[in-house]
Amino acid sequence: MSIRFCGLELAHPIINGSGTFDAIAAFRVFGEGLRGAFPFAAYVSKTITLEPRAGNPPPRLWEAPAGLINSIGLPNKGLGDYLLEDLPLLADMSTDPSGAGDSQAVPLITNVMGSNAEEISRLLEACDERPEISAIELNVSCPNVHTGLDIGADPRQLEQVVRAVRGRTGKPLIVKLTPNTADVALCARAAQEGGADAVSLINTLRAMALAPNPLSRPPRPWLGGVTGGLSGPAVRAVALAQVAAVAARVAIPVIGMGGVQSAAHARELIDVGATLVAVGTASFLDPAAGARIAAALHAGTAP
Ligand code: RRO
Repeated sequence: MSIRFCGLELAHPIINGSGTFDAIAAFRVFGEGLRGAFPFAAYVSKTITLEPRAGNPPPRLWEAPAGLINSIGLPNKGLGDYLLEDLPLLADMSTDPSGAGDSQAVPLITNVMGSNAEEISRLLEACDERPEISAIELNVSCPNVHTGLDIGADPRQLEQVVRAVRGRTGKPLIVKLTPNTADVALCARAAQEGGADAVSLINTLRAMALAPNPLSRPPRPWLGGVTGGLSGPAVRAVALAQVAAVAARVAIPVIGMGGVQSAAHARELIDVGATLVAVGTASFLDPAAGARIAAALHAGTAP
């Protein structure tokens, strides 16, 4: 089942969606043994910014029909402490999907976000120096400080930014696309033209939840960040359509994600052109979802 992706050798096509699986917390809960039996073929970190961020005030999570709205607001320890404290813990993970002692390395993909090319360049340069990092995923869902529009929602701006930062690292550069745009395939194309080695999608769909008290007038946005991002089964059909549209328009590999809960769902994304599939919200229900889906995909059984 092993698969090549941007020059990396992965044990199988199932990875995690950024921010949906905290590997360091998982080692604490499930023990260090998890390091040698990791549920994903590559590990994508939560988004890292140059400076530490506290994130949004609670509530940060809201259960929606068949989905989850999050308004986490990018809490992270910042680049310096990530490199110092987290990187050593995230290196040297391996997976043994068949259980036959055939273990394979789990490459680390570090996800970064900056609000302009200068910030992103500094993030890429710092990651480039670290051999523990196999690839970089660039989250372009960040609003441009001048226009207020997400960098990744505007194909022209996206291409400019990717082109400006591309040379700062020799590692594979994956651009994580936002679904909150008029034409995601145009944005994928722009990322490719700018020099991306792969694209990943979908990030969460912009969504809102109102305070649950129906008597509150006027109704108040419930989530701390006012709007949040919807994920889970509710977005799966949107993800399938967007991954299919993107895969038809780019020559670079596509990582598909959005509401995947079973091997059948993963197979659908692969059928429309994804090379890898990421599992996100399903890991909150079952931290072993990635391993279960990879095994079922391999066996050709559902789920
Ligand atoms: O941290 C978040 O609130 C967040 C991010 Br950076 C993202 O890319 N997608 C998402 O749903 N939440």
